[in-house]
Amino acid sequence: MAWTPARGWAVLGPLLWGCALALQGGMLYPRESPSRERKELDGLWSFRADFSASRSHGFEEQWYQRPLRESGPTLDMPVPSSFNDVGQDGQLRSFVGWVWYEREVILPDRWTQDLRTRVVLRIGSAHYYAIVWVNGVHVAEHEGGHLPFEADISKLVQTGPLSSCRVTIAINNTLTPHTLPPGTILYKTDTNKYPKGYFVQDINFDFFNYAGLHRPVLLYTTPTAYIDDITVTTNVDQDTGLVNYQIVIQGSEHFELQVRLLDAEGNVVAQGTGDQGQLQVPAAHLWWPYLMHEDPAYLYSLEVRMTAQTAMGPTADFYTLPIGIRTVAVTESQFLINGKPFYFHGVNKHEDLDIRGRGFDWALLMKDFNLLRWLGANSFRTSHYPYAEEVMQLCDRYGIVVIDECPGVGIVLVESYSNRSLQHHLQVMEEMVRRDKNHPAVVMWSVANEPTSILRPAGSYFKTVITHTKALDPSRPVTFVTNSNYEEDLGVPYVDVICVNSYFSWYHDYGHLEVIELQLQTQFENWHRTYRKPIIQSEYGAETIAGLHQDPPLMFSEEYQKSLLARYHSVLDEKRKEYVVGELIWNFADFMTNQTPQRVVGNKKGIFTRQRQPKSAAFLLRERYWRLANETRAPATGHDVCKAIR
Ligand code: BDP
Repeated sequence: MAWTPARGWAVLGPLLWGCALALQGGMLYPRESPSRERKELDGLWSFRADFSASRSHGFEEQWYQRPLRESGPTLDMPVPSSFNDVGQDGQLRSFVGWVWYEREVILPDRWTQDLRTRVVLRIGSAHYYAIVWVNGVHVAEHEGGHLPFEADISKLVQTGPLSSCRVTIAINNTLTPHTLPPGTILYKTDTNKYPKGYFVQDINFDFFNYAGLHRPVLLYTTPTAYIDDITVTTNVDQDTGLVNYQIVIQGSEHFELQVRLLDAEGNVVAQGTGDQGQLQVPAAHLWWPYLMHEDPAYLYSLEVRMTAQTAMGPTADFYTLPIGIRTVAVTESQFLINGKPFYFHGVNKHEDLDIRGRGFDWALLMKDFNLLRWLGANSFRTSHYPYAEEVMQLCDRYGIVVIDECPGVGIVLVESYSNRSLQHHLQVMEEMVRRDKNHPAVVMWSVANEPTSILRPAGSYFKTVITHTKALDPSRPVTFVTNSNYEEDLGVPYVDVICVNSYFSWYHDYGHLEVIELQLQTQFENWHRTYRKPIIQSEYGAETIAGLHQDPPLMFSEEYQKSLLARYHSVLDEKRKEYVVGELIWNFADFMTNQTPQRVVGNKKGIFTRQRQPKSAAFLLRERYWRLANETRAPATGHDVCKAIR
């Protein structure tokens, strides 16, 4: 039988589908410490797309068994990066199926000769399905393009021992009704119109399905008995910070743990022992969002020291986790951080830039955070998938509040509400919570964006996903993002906060800016009357071609974007006095989408261009956000926070 992407999935899908939930391993971010080293594998990898009609030549010829250059021509491919926009080949840009990455790695002797060392290969993200071999030996397999996975390769590299090894990663970007996000492969069988075997990937979401090794790939070491996971939750009792910790150790049953909490100056402020406990921090510095306090984003360091007995003698492991002490709570009409009302004035983003596509980039990371702070934004939503861990770390450090969204976007087919899809959705939530649970910046989980939750199975589907997420992390509220078009939404009864997207005077009533206020008021009143929950305007915006001017405002001009925003703002200003707790513009920057007649080389609803230059609306929003910051900050000191920080 010929292999096609869809049939390939039929083969691969069941490998993960139906696995018992409860993940193996803690997935702590690999940090250096006296007991841990890391080696980044970023740079140029060898690459080949399997263009065979069946897309299965790589498996038939076992490309993983020998260096990739021996089985055919290879390209140099940067990692991290999407493969799509690096070259000049249009076929590679839109390729669907398996691509192969390979890299030789030199291994330090102490990693391979000291059997008390554990060597781990970690892949930050591989979109979408990945199979990993080291020296031709299968070591890992992972479904889902936005979360990390690992393989313990100690035995492999310590047998020999090896001085180098070959890492091969095959990645398939095919989306099916059961992936997250879902998609469908459409076979075009009319031979009058399409060549034999022709198929396209169909998707129901509005961003380009970039693929490849999008985030850092690295090797790191731990001792064989090691700190596998740390879970921290915090609370506040008057001015005492309460830090609850739970630690999981692997590799030994005979261990001792010492825990110290250090303030930002390095002073020890609390200590504990054992694998769980509560540290009390008198006169704690709380973690406050940017612009809500004159000393925002205060981080402590939780130092964990483990000593253990192993068959090979005593060993020690050290891990330091940055933590913030803060609380999050929700009432019928408020979102509270540290007991004070918090108003989200922020953005929706994408991981997206010219050439590298969705590839992680330090310069882009800094540019985006500099722009967020310039704008006076205090928050963003990770539309429509979890972002790189390095992004989350910077949110902690800068006080940018995050609504952490999973890749549940474009869920429109009945098949995507099947038990098989549900199991995968639950698995993704577990992986996401496991990765991001210790970030003080993350204040809410979002389980999906605009699913067609008027479909009958959606109610029980989302009830299960939301309940499961709350059980995984009772310390944070859960939302999913609905659309004002849906008069009824079977998922909304289960969320803690209603996030609603609307595109008045854009996708309806084209050009009629004058209807926005009435329609927006009606939207807010209906949702709040029915559900009595706080509401975030989680998307609104207009397609805008930078440099296109029309006054009076016409659609696609910079003036239209500004006028549309201003009309939304007048209603938001009224409703934020009642139960609206936030506004997130769609979108921070222009981004790439599939080609359609509605998109001019991508979605242009950014207030910045794709290259991060401001459109006029960015200045309008900046004025507003700084004003909102001064009006809505915690009335802690009476001090003008914005003047102090700007
Ligand atoms: C919203 C979607 C978002 C789109 C946006 C748009 O949530 O992903 O990019 O519409 O059409 O409904 O610009």
